[in-house]
This record gives sequence, structure tokens and C-alpha cells, in this order.
Amino acid sequence: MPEAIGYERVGDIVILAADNPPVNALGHAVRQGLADGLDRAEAEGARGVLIYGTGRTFFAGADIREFGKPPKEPHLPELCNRIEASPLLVVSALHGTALGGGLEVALSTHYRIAVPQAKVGLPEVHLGILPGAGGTQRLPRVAGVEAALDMITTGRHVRADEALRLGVIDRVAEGEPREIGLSYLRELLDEGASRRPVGEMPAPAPVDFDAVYAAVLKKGRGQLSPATAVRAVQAACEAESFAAGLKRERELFMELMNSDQREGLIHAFFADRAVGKLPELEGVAPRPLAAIGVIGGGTMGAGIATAALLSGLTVTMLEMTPEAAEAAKGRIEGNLSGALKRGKLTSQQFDTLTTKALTLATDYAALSEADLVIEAVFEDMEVKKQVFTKLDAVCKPGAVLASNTSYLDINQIAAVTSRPQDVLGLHFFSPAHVMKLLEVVIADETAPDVAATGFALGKRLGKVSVRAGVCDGFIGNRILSVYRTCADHMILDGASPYEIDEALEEFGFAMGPFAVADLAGLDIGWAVRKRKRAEALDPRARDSAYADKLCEAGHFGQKTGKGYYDYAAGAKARVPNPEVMPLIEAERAQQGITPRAFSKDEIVRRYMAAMVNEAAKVVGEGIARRPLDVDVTLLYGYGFPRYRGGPLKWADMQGLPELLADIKRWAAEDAYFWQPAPLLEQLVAEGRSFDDLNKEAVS
Ligand code: TC6
Repeated sequence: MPEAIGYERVGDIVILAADNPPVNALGHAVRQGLADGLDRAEAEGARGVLIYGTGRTFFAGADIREFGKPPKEPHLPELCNRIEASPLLVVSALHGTALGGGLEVALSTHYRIAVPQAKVGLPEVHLGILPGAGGTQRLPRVAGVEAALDMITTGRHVRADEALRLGVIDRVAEGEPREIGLSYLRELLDEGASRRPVGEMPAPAPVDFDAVYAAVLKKGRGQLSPATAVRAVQAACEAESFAAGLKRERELFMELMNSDQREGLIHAFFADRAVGKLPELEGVAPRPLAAIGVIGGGTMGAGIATAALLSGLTVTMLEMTPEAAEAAKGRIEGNLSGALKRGKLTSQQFDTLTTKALTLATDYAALSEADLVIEAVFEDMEVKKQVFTKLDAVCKPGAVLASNTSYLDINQIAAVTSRPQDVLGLHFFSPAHVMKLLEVVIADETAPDVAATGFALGKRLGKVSVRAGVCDGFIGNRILSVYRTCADHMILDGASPYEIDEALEEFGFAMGPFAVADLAGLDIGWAVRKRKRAEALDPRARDSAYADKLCEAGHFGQKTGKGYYDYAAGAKARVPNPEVMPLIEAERAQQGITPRAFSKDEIVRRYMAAMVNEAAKVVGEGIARRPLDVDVTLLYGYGFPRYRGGPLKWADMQGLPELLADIKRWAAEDAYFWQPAPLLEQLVAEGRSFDDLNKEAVS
């Protein structure tokens, strides 16, 4: 028997113990081991079988790395049926996270016990599939249709106490899984308890599945797996037999398994885990972090301070005046009161954070003991240089000095200090206590342990940290500025902001670029345009002034009530602002452009090609280490639909030769904007993909 499953006989009980670190995924050896273990237990005349996992968890699911490869028998659905059909009394003892196929195995056993800290769930929809080993048929039979639909369509992890209430497990007990499982099984055998196969339970009563399907589809913004899973649960109620329900589940599972969305979501899963793994930081210890300083208590600084306080760090907030410091404190309290309302914080913790853990200051000397200082002041190089000169004078040796700039040159900032090795960029996204992305910007002289400290801070704050090199806008904002420019060009040529937003929202973006601009504030883009024009635009670059005119009229987006949209009826009820199209039409007339129609497909194709092309430059120049770093940046900071995997995964799935051909075709109209990325040309010439680069970098 493969070692992935240990076989132990204790009297008339057989214990099958999974040993497949790190998460006891149900790979081939584990499945085979379970099947063989059951055969042997039955052949040897045991009365009961206990299944549990050694190490940190029960089975955390099917082995995702096997997806897309030829499946090997025994398949998980058959294994689950085999377990359920065993004439012996089979019990599972759960700890850690019994997820996906792991919970499906547990549901196939006749009784389930869990430690109080255990969590269970069917998170397959997050991987673009559905529970395909009987989960959609068994869970509704034990927990009811409503609870099953909730768990399966959201994929949420359910704590043991709730799982007990829902009937997903039968008992919760303190102790080691092996011991609690054994004593439960012994008790059941002593009582003469009978086998209890879930597949033999009556089918649950149906609900209005069409209504649930429609609601779930809408909520998924184009993601198919949750809605498809609804149809599988429907089969649990409506199919003529349990076996027929399983068959329907299988068909729907295979549909999803063969979809691009499955490929995109699984890419995102592994990219999330690979992004923080940088060979140059392996074994590099971060510097100690207990007390941090934040300079500037505006929205960004207050958000950073809030995240730091919530992670248990002490924070000194430095502002120019006592009044400004108090205002910053007010913002932090406002952010924390959100956590208080959501029950993430008790009022006592709130008081401790705002009185003891937070110190207000107006004198740089207050930062002398900080382990790390993040400046979040006005985006102006001279202002930043002054701040870093002062920090250099007061901070203790070894303190990490970070700038939250979103595009300025960290090398220039570091150069004003006597310790450029201690300087890096930590680019948070607003609101910083909510947004998951952190770009850790490594400058020329940043020391490895300072980079490691940036990642350690990110982890502590619950962020997804991406390493970025220095350039205007780093990874995310640099790419953003190019695909935004592409959208501006399409407007000049005939598309409306509303058509563009609609096309991209249908593609799966949370919000289209013009709705996002309204949310962020149109003054931000206005300032960037002014800066770029002041730095002298390349004469070949197309420019337009209609958006400036919108700003000149006082329309900055949501905060002034009008931008591209009119928000008189509320932020969600956006309607086009009637002032916008006349400004655009006047601009087209002035530039002598005859507008043409854009289909939604063309809008998406151009926007995405611009994004991919710039992303390829960012990877080619080493600003992002691997294509997956770009994907993670766009997924967590820019509302890119996760089920498409990220722009470079999307590009691979579209076909790089076709994308490059489009870019070259469009270069005939605007050779300055559509300059093919050398890396894209190279990959096409070599017949390779972005994912090949990921694999080479990770292996
Ligand atoms: C399913 O079951 C379908 C069934 C139907 C079939 C018909 N497979 O996240 P961590 C790796 S679908 C392979 O850093 P944590 C992970 O890549 C599955 N590998 O740890 C990482 O490897 P690395 C349904 C897996 O403590 C390492 O384990 N199940 C799998 O923060 C540690 O992972 C899920 O969707 C896997 N299933 O979180 C659960 N899972 O060290 C997915 C993890 O080489 N997993 N790895 O980078 C999770 O949600 C989390 O990993 C966790 C542990 C909560 C289990």
C-alpha cells in the first residue's frame, strides 16, 4: 500500500491515517491508499474504520496540481461511493480544513466528528469547478438545500460549531483527531449503531432553482461555476435517483473542468502562493518590526496606520500641526469603527488601539525609535526629499525608511539619505486598510533584509505583496496608464465612455475605467496629465483636453456629484452626465476625427492588448520578476476578473501570436502607441507562453 495512507489495526477497528504533507491533498497515492485500506480492512474482518489526517489538516481537497492531467484511477467520486458502500462502520475525524474533496470524503463516511477549531467547506467554485465527488448531492441531504446552496455557491469555510448546527458533522470534541475519532467509533460500535450512508437518505425538497440560479449568476459577474453548481444541487432534489444526481453532477463538473475559467482561477490560486516566493530572499531574515511611524495622515496615511494598528503594531502618526494630527486620528478612528461595527474589534480593543497603540506627533524626533517609517505625504519629489532628509537625521540605525509614492523614483528619494540600503517603496492602494495589494518596490541599493522586511510587513498586514522594480508607476500604475490611454484613444475615435465601461464590466471588471475614474476623483488624472505635459509629451503621442474641461467645470467625479456620470440619485444609480458627450464631440471635431462605431469585442480586445503589451514590457524590463507578478497585481489592485486569471494568463489563453498580430495591425494607425513589446515578439517567435516563463522562474 502506498505510504500516503497509514494502516493500523486497533482491536476490531482499522485506522487509515493520511500522511501527504502539506495539506493531505487527495492525490493519486492517497486515493489508492484509502481504497486499498478499505479492501484490506474488510478482508481482515474489521468492524469499523476511522479515517483522519496526520499533520496540520484533514484532506484539504483534491490535488489541484493533477487538474488538466490525465486522471488516474481510483477517481475521487468512485472512491467516495466505495467508502459509503463499505459494509463496515466508517467514521471520519476532522481537524484543520476539510475542504472540497476532503469534505466530500467525510460526507461519504457514515459519521463525522471534528475538533472545535476545524473548518469545513466546499470552495471548488473559487477554482472554477463544482464539488464533483458527490458534494452537491450529499450536502443538501444532510444540511438542507438552503444551507448547501449557501456553502457551495459561496465556497465559504464553516466553523465546526456551525457545521454541527447544520448537520454537516455529528459531534465536536476537544482532542487529537485520532483519539476523538477512535473513541467516537468505539462508542458507535458498542451502541450497535448502524451504517448511515448519506446517498440512501431521501432527496431534499426543491426550491425555486431558476430564481437562485439567476441571482447567483448576477452576483458572479460572469463567473460560471457558482451558478452551474446551483444546477447540480437542483439535481439532488429532482433527479430520479441518487445515482442519477451524481451523473448530472459529473456532467456539470466536466463542463466546468474544461473551461477557461477553471484554468484562470487555478492559475490565480497558484500565483497567489508563488508571488511572495523570491529566490533572492530565501533565508534572508527580515528586520524586527514592532513600532512603525507614518508620516501624513490623509486618507492613505490613515489607512496604512489603521492596517498597522489592527495587526498589533504600535504607530506614531506624524503630521505638520496638532490640528492635522487630530484630524488624522479622527480618520483612523473612523476606519476602526468600521471594524468595530463588523464585530472584528471589541470596544475595549478599539480604545486600546486609539489611545495606547497610537501616538500623535508633530516633531520628527518622535520617530527616532521606529523600526520602520512610511511616508504618505503629497506626491512631489521635493517634498519627499525633505521628508527623507529629516528621517535620515532622526531615525535609529537599521530603521527601514519607506515611501508610499505611487510613481516617483525611489532611487532619487534614497539618494538624499546616508543610508540608501535602508530605503524602499511600499505602495499601498486606497483604502489601505481594505485593499489587499502592496507593491514592495526595490530600489537599486535596497538591502535584501530591507526587502524581506517589506514582505514581512505585508504578510503581517494581511496583504498580497508583489515585488516591483523602480519605474514611473511601478507595475500596476504603469500598466494602468497605458490601457487608460487606449480607452481615451477609443473615445477620440468614436466610442463613448459608457460603451467602454459596459464592455469591460461585461468582460468581468468590477467597474469600467470611467466609473473608476469618477470614484478615484478626476482631479488625480488631471494632475498626472499636467505633470506629463510639463515633462514634454512626445509629439507623436495623441492628447486630448475634453477631460480637463470636465475638471475645469468643477466635476471631479463622485465627490462632487458629477463626472462622467451624474450621481444625483446615489453612487450606485449612475447615469451618464449630459455634459460629457458634447465635450468629446467638440474635441473630435477640433482634431478633425470622423467618429466610427466600436463593437464591444473590439473595445475589450484593444484595451486588453494595450494592457498585455505594456505588461510584457514591465516583465521584459525586470520591473516585474515574472508574468504572475503582473497577474496578481492586476487581480488585487485593479479589479481584474479573477476568473480570467490575470492579463497575462488571459493573453496565453487567447493566443500570443493573434494578439501580436492585432498590435502590429493597429500600429499601422498609431505606430507610437502600439509598439510591440520585445518580450511578446520573442515569446511568439519561440512558440512559448507567459506561463512558460512562470514555470521556469518557479522551478
Ligand atoms: C476539489 O477538492 C475538487 C474535488 C472534486 C474532484 C472530482 N492541492 O495555502 P497554503 C498547497 S478542489 C494541491 O500556503 P495555508 C499550496 O499550493 C480543491 N496543493 O497554506 C501550498 O504549496 P506551496 C478544494 C495544495 O495554511 C501548500 O499546499 N480545496 C492544495 O495558508 C500550502 O498551502 C481547496 O480549494 C490542493 N488542494 O492554507 C483548498 N491546497 O507550499 C485549497 C493547498 O508549494 N487550499 N496546496 O506553495 C487552501 O485553501 C489552503 O491551501 C488551505 C491551507 C486553507 C488548505
